[in-house]
Amino acid sequence: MRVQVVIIGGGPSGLLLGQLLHKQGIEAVVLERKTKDYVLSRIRAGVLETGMVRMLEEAGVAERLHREGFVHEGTQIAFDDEMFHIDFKALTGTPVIVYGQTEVTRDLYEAREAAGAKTIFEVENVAIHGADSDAPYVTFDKNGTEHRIDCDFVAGCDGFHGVSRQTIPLGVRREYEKTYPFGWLGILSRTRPVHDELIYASSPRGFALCSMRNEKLSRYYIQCALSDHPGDWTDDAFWQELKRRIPEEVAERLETGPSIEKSIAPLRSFVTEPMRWGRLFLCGDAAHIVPPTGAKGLNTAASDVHYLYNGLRRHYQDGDDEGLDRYSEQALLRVWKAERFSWWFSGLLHRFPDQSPFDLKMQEADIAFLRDNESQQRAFAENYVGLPY
Ligand code: RFL
Ligand code: PHB
Repeated sequence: MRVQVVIIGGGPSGLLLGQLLHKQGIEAVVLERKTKDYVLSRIRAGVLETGMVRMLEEAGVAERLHREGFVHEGTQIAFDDEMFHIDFKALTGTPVIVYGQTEVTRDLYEAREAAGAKTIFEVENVAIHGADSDAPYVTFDKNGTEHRIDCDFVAGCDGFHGVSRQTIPLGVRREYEKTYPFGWLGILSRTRPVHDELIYASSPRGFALCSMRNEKLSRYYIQCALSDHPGDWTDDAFWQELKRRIPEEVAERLETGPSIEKSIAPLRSFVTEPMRWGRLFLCGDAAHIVPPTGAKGLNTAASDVHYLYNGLRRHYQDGDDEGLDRYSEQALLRVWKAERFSWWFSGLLHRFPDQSPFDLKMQEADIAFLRDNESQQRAFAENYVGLPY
């Protein structure tokens, strides 16, 4: 079998790239390790930048998003019992859209199926060969049989634990990493959101986030120890802890109920450079991870896809390789800015085990500066709604 582009990974990066290429008549096959149901059972990001929304529109998959997504023109920042508002619309002219990653992925799979584009699920032992040659190919096992696909390019969209990044030789790859001494315990519940905007809260007991998926579905997170397991936390213990970390007047209004999903995600900042090796291009979590504070993970994956898609389009339509040649440099410039914002915002709101009284005062002053200074609020808002690409 031969295609123009093999896309490894059927998460949002791979599917979005596949759909955009399909619209341009560029043939791509998606190889996914799990089943579709498994991919659609993962609860992850919830906030889309308008840049990502534009790309979903271009891919022809934004209809439900516009119908069911929620436009958020600002966010709330809480500390102790105080809360203030950052007005994205007034400061930048741009809102964000609250629409779950799970729904984005579902819409992309539906469009992919409707277009008759090929996705191969439950592939094993995917290996990329000859990425630094003119004739790359990918092998994989499916139902115990080995298959081979020859191609022009390989898009490594297989997340942090995928094989694509590992294919780049260690002598070429540079990795930058910071791990955080805590995780986020998240729950999904069929309850009304406590506020019409997201609340990012700092408290002496640690960080909390009140988010949502729709009017009847809420998503809440609390900072937890890395050694915690979701099973250690009863729903009741979760709600009690959340209430202690948000302003009292918000806690009083909090609607609680049984959790329908509960999971813990560790926090990590990670970047690999370069994001291209020969004919292999890395996109999304395969190349970088941000802590979720600021909701940049999925959105940064989308900006990678933008650069790669345009590079491939120019290659096939105009015979112009400048976009592909500049892919790594362009993508990384934006990636590092998203890394900086997510790292800064995480540091602003979490409690760290080794924080000195001086460090705590610096955090307090940083939050007060954000509350009181319009330039700082504008810089925050520009980052949150998404830097241009
Ligand atoms: P994904 O979503 O990880 O998709 C990669 C896909 O590749 C498949 N795969 C393979 N397929 C074939 N062969 C292999 N060898 C393969 N290895 C892996 C996987 O099964 C998967 O389907 O990466 P992608 O597409 O780059 O998308 C990135 C986003 O998913 C990610 O940035 C965000 O979800 C990050 N993230 C969050 N971001 C936010 O902005 N807000 C959040 O609240 C948020 N919560 C999260 C998150 C990421 C999490 N992870 C990765 C554990 C919560 C969690 C738990
Ligand atoms: C979410 O709703 O899952 C969410 C929202 C904002 C974040 C992280 C996660 O910064």
